[in-house]
Amino acid sequence: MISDQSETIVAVATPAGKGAIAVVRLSGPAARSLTEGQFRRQTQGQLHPASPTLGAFWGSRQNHLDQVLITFFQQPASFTGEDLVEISCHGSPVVVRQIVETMLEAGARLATPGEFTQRAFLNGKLDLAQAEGLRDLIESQTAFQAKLATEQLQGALSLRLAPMKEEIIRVVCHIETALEFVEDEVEPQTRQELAAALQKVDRELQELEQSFALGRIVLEGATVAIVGKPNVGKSCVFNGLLNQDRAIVTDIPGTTRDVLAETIDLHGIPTRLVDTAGIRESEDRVERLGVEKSLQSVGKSDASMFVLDGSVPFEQEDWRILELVREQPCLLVVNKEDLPRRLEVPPQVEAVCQSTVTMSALKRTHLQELRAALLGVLLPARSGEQESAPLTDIRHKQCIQASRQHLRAGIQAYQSGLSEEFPLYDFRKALAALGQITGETTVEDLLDQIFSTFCIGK
Ligand SMILES: Nc1nc2c(ncn2[C@@H]2O[C@H](COP(=O)(O)OP(=O)(O)O)[C@@H](O)[C@H]2O)c(=O)[nH]1
Ligand SMILES: [Mg+2]
Repeated sequence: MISDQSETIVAVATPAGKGAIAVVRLSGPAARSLTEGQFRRQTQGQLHPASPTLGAFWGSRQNHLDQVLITFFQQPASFTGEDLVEISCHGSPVVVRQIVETMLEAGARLATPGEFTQRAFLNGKLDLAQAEGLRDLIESQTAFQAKLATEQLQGALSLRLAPMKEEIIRVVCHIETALEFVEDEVEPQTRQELAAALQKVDRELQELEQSFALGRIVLEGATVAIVGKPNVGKSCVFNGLLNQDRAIVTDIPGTTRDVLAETIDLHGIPTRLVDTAGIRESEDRVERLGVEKSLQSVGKSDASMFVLDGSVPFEQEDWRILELVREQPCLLVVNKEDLPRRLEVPPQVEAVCQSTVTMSALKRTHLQELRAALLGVLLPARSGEQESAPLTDIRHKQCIQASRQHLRAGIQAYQSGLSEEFPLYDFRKALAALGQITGETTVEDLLDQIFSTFCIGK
């Protein structure tokens, strides 16, 4: 629902529970008058914009509720773009509730989730992508997630899209002008130039679309399966990365029969490590079930670590495992470097794996290299600074996909010499799809969907 901005909304802006202070927020045309009605300031004078005022907050039965600090932000210089009041009170859930109830009795309405931010969007304080960045920032759990969300909040994605939109607009204007003056056909050379310009936009959009793989991993974390024959040291590698003895390590092949999983913080990326049962043909029923589960967990992971024992030659079973990890990003771990080397890594293996780390899981050597290499396998695109604003939202990805579809259909129609109306239709659609990311072209349903994912008070 689009927020009715003639109403004044109220909500608690700080988390539930006890705290030193809590903040109740009001926004809307009556925010100031409703607050002043309940407030007896300590010093004389009115509420001054952006200058905190200390005083007493009175309940609706003229009872003193708390000593509070009130900050008034006059429209349009506020988060929502409306008159906005922040009441900082003592962080007692009872006091907080009474202040909110007093405001409701005085005529405010309880805010719906994300309604403050929705008003900020409606008043042009931030665009839709920025609003989503704000939500992601609040939800972020690692420093890296927070960094990306902050960049989006500051408009990184919107900025990156702006030149592409301008380019489409330029082409659309060009063709439209030509349409108006029928005699002035667009010259073949210009036609080519326009088509090439849009192809360039399509490539840039493709890059952005591909950055979603990185964005998704940053946001949701990654799952990495540790695979290999029995006894190569998978559980040791797992324990080493966790920095604790989580999995049982023995020299009896087939010790790990179930799948163990723990999450580590890999340079800001929540990474779920899955220690699997060694993969081999087995007569033992329990072990066979374990192998079955291992195979499944490889299929469900974002990447795998293929562990080899450096002290034994490459074997038939290793070939089988190579087939298993072929389809996804893979890090080769040559373990047991403390023992004499008898392994020769076949070139086919090196071709499948993105990088190789030689280490001793038992002696815990080269663990730093292992972490760095794993990160490199998970985030191959993170080399250039250019990738600083990857897509993190599936909604944005879908908009970009839709835009590219229209763009390419339009280019094709344009190049095949169809009447200009056809490509124009597609180019406008392509533009509208990009506009949905920042919210220039929005529908009410979309706003509902997005802002309902915010918490109340935001
Ligand atoms: N010498 C040496 N032994 C290791 C190393 N890593 C693991 N091991 C030993 O190899 C055996 C199997 O280890 P484990 O982690 O259980 O292998 P998994 O079956 O692949 O999980 C154990 O006896 C470990 O102590 C290593 O780097 N060097
Ligand atoms: Mg094991």
